[in-house]
Order: sequence, then C-alpha cells, then structure tokens
Amino acid sequence: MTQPLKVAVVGAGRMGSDHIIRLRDRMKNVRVTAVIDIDQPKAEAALEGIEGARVYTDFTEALDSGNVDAVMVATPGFLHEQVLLPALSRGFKVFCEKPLTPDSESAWRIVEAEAAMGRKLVQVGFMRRFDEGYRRIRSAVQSGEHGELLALDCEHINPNVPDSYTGRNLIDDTVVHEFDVVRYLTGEEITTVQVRTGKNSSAAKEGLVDPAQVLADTEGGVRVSVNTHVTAGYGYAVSTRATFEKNHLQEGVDHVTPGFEERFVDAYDTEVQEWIDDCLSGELNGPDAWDGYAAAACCEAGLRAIENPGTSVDVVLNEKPDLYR
Ligand code: ISE
Repeated sequence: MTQPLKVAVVGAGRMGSDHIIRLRDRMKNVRVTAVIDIDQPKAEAALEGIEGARVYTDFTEALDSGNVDAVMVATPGFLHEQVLLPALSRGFKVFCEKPLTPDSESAWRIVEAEAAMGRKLVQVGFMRRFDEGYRRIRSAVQSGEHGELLALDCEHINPNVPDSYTGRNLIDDTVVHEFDVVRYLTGEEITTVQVRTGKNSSAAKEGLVDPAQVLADTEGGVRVSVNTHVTAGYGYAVSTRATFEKNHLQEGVDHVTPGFEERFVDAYDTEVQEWIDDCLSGELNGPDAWDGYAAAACCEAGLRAIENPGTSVDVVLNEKPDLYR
C-alpha cells in the first residue's frame, strides 16, 4: 500500500484553510502533518479534526522535523519566495498558490533555484488548467478539429475584493489567471499587453480601475480580450469564448456562484489530487515555475499598460532553461 504523502501547509488564511479541508476530507493518499502560520490560534483552528498534525510558527523547523514530504504554500504572494527558496534547496516538492511571486525578477530567482536542482519541484496553483471546460477547449485547439484558434474573449467578474486588494492586484492577482489560461489554451507565449479604461464604478476604491479591458496578443497571433469587473456585487462569473475558424466553444457562460471556491471546486480538487499523485510517483506534471515566471512577466507588462492606458506594452522573457523545454 502507498504510504500517504505528508504535507506541511504554509498559511492558514482563506486558501490555506480551504486546502486543509480538501486534504483532510476529499484527497486520497495524503496526510496534513504540519501547519505553519505566525497566527498560532488561526493555525490551530485550521487543524481541527486532524490527528497528529502540529502547528509551527517557524517554517524551517517544520521542514526539518522529519515529518514532512511536501509543502503547500498558501501565504500571500509577496511571502512566497522566502518559503520557496529554503524548500527548494532542501529538495522538497512544493505546491505554490498563484502568483508564484509578485514580480518577474523574484519569479526568475525561483526558476534559477529549481533549474539548479536539475528537476521540477514546483507546481503553481493555476487551477483552471484542471477545469473540465478549459481542458475541452485545449484539446480542441490541439486536435485542430474546428480549424485554427483565432481569438479568446474572457470575462472575469468578482463580487468584491478584500480590503488588502490594491490597484496592481487587478493584474497580478486577478488577470494573472487569464494570462495563464491564454498560455495554457494556445500553448504560446503572450507577446503584448494593453489596458483600456473607461468610466469607473463608484464601488471601486481609489486606485482601482474597474471595470477594465485587458487586450493581449500571442506569438502565433491569437487575439485576446479580458473584461474585468471585480466589484460587481452580484456574484462570481468567469468565462471564456474561443473562436475557431469553423466553430466557437464557450466555457462558463452564465455560471454565477458566490465566489471562486464554488466555481472552481472540482478544478481545485483535481489539481491537488494530481499534485499528490505526482509527488508520490516522483514527477510533477502541472503548471511549473516557468509558467509562474511567464505569467509574472505578463503581469509586469500589464502593470505598465495600466499606467499608460491604450499603449501596447511588450512582454519581456528571459531565455527558457532546458529543464522547461
Ligand atoms: C483571487 O485571488 C483568485 O485567485 C480568484 O480566482 C480571482 O477570481 C480573484 O480575482 C482573485 O482575487
């Protein structure tokens, strides 16, 4: 019988506690053995119902406990690097919630650290790659059954955003998913990003462009548009329309839920179970550190574009290391 994978979860906030429940109740061949959070009572509450698991406030102490096989990172993005680098240098496999890190310079440091280890250790939490609808569109792109893919038109609606959400988070926390979906569906890098703004909602706090339209192009010439509205009040709605030469496919149209947890519950479950299975079999197959880096580079272009509405900004990427080819 397979020994369960012993997982340390770093961060017991909204995503961390959601993942702990998922690991506890729905995932196979896994056991949560440690939760790390500077807020000890929060970490203890998240561990309710899990026998034998320990709370740590010091991350490296958990890693060196001998009771951890793999790490799940669910802290805010700006704290990811300080967890990822020590985990990688010790050879741990890591599931890291998106974004990999908040900017391409720090994301590149993760790519370099992983490449130096000579094997893939990081999976980034781009859960939409595990959603059935997105997988259906990707396989149609790959089979060519409807002709060439010409355009992707995406909609990203949130009921509201947390108080901590700043203007840049529209790009690096919200649109980052769309950048990844475009890269996943097309199998191509994004080359340029542009942001169009207009009348702003009275519900948007100062510094937040809402709604916005983000335009992008891929290396193969696929035209992309993303409409965002993150203070919509009525619910969570994420959809994509793929225009092919001879047909179109739609995913998520009119699917409105209270939040992202409900909308993508199956995708999160599949994503985490596949990561567990891959950790146990030894080889990770999900979105990797290069995907996290490339998405961060798109965000950087997006952030420059949002400051210069209507201007097309190039996405700048370093050369891809052999590990990711
Ligand atoms: C949030 O962090 C997510 O990842 C959601 O999927 C996204 O819709 C939302 O805009 C983000 O703030």
